[in-house]
Amino acid sequence: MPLPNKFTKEDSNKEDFYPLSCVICQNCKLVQLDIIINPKLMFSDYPYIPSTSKVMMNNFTNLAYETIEFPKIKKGSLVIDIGSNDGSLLEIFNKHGFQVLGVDPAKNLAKVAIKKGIPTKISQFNLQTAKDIKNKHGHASLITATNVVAHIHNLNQLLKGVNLLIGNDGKFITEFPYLLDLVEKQEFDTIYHEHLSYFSLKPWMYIINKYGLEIVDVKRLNIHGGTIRVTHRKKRTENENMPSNLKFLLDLEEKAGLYNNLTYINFTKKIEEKRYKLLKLLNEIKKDGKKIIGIGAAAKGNILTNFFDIGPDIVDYIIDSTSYKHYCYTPGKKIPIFPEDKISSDDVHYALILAWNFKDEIIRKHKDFKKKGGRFILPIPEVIVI
Ligand code: JHZ
Repeated sequence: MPLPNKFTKEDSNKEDFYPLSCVICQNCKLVQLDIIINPKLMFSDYPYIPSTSKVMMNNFTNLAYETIEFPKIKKGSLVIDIGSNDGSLLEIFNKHGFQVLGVDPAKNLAKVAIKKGIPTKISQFNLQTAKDIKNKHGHASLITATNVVAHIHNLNQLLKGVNLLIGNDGKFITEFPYLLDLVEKQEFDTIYHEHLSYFSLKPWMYIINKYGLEIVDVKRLNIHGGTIRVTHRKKRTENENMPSNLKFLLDLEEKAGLYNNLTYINFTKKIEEKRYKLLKLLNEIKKDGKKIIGIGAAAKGNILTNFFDIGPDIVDYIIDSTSYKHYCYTPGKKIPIFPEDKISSDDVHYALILAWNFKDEIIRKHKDFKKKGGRFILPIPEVIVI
């Protein structure tokens, strides 16, 4: 596969392709990539910004309000966001009178955050970064890390750094795509080089336990096809009861077979069936002389189009809400990307929703296309026409 966010300005660029496969640790049951790519190749200049989506901004607001209302997070104290992107989450804390600090290696996005008044350290988060921050700013009452923990290779350093920074009363809240959803909804296209780990709670608990953290709350969210928000604090007692929602999810993971190799063999078979079904549908539409475009030049969409071999001969172009991606070509398949309004000036019959995790927001946004008789194709969880 090509790197999933390496959009290019020309369609003839020489491009590197890398093996992409997952393995499962037979000891702790962590599902993870077997070959990993140098993060500098992927994250120094980053085109992904969640703030163009209303769903994502609502989720950030929800996370911030839940935490602000928590009595232990003192007004005026320090909130740190790891993988702070364009500063959208920290802006909410900032408005409510908290000190904030972002940490992100993407220079292009850090610049945007700093311009908005969100101080941002341009760096990967590791133990050294944590020490530097602690020396300069002291402890944080809250550390957030949304959609970034799965991207970090050295989880040991991350968690040591978090432990060092939160002091005795601080909280650590992370959100990551949940393996249970990935497996049950066949979300194979969220497996790509940026995501090194595919977490379920059992291996996550194994790791955090090593670094003196414990879970105080866990919540399933309908974000990115299924996410969990996990709230941690420093471990207090050895034998305290675990939260009932955590126990419930651990049972669910076991019942769903997440710790069993056979589950993943069956998963692979289902993806092959999906490939056959989707290609059959797209080819029939093309044979009818109809035009298909894509919506959402998501990283996951680039995996789906490459793995299923869907190029510009099938999907003419993709429209996207992110200006960074406009007039670029998708990695691998080289499908051109245009601003969203192109759909209304063209005679389009079908739109393949590649950012299927935003299907409701996308269908709402393109209601005129639907009114004109346009149809949406959803590839995940099931191939359906809407
Ligand atoms: P979206 C990203 O993956 C990258 P991607 C990252 N590695 C990660 O972990 C996952 O998220 C979770 C566009 N769009 O968010 C915007 C529209 O065009 O699913 C984006 O380009 N119209 C950090 O890239 C893309 O779709 C719309 O109305 O798979 C969505 O990408 C909306 C709502 C979005 O993540």
